Amino acid sequence: KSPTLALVGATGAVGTVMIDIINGRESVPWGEIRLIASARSAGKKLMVRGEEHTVVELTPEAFDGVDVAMFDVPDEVSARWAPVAAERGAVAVDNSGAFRMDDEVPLVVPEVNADKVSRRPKGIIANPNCTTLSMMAALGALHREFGLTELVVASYQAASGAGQDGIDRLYAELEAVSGKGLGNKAGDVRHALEAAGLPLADSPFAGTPLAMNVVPSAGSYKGDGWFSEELKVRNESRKILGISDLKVSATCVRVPVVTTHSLAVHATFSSEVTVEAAHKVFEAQPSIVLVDDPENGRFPSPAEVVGADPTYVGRVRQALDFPNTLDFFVCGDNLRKGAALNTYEVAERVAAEL
Ligand code: 2RA
Repeated sequence: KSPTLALVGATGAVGTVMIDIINGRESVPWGEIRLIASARSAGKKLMVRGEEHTVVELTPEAFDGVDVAMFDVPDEVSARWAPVAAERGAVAVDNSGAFRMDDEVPLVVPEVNADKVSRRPKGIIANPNCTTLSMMAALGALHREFGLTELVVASYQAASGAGQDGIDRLYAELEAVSGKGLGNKAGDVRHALEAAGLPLADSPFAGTPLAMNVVPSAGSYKGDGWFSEELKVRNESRKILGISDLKVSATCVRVPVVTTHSLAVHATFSSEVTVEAAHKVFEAQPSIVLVDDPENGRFPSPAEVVGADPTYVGRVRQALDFPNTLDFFVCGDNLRKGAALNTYEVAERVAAEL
């Protein structure tokens, strides 16, 4: 019998993209596909592969007969329910932060460490944070060839990383500041937002405007100057790449882009690396698109990457003052490869083992 797939959080921002991905596949290994969500969304009807599905409420019984359950829900919901799914016999593939650093839970990016899928003592597999994930295909490929030793990263993160609230807030702010002039030449958007009834205190972006601005705060503040997103980049990169002492320093910044995270990466290797050699590595990786012709204005940017599955890489150059070091720019759709797609790819790998 073909395995049964459950999608928990089917009506959220990532869940919606997940259904898009399932609908876009030429074929799927699943028999039944079950959509699960909170009581509030239960009863909604959604089309999956040409058939109408009714969303069922998240209860223990919802997992009966499920082989693989993908979770696209907040940390606390996953923390409670992924073990319930596992107890009922499903393999949970979880896109929240609840289990990523658990030693008994593999953290998987198929291009980098697909072999970890089958070692899952808790019946749970974790999907990385979208910021880490956006650069993992590129870094994994380079690491295999040249041996990564140090990583310095600055992120340019899209509003949708903060979920539907983040998307709604950015659109509302853009409307409030568009075409009206801000009443001041300096481009101070704060007054325009307050005047439009968008108090900064209500913003999911640390009480700071996102329209016409950048916000150096992502996730929650963790002390000693670090935000959670920056610590996730460090910890998750080490775990996925299997380099426990990798030197990592990240600065995570929210930018007024709806979807697609970008990262400026400065990566140092144990062996010599050239731009030509790096290009070859990227070209050999099916999930990477190399767009690197700066002389002719060709490099990746979120506007052309959004909606696409691959990671886009460009601006590859040898660092002038650092040996064995490359600088490059990466863009990845944070809702697709950064979240739904990677989770789905892992789920399909599990299905292939069943
Ligand atoms: C963000 N990486 O962009 C987070 C979402 N998981 O806010």
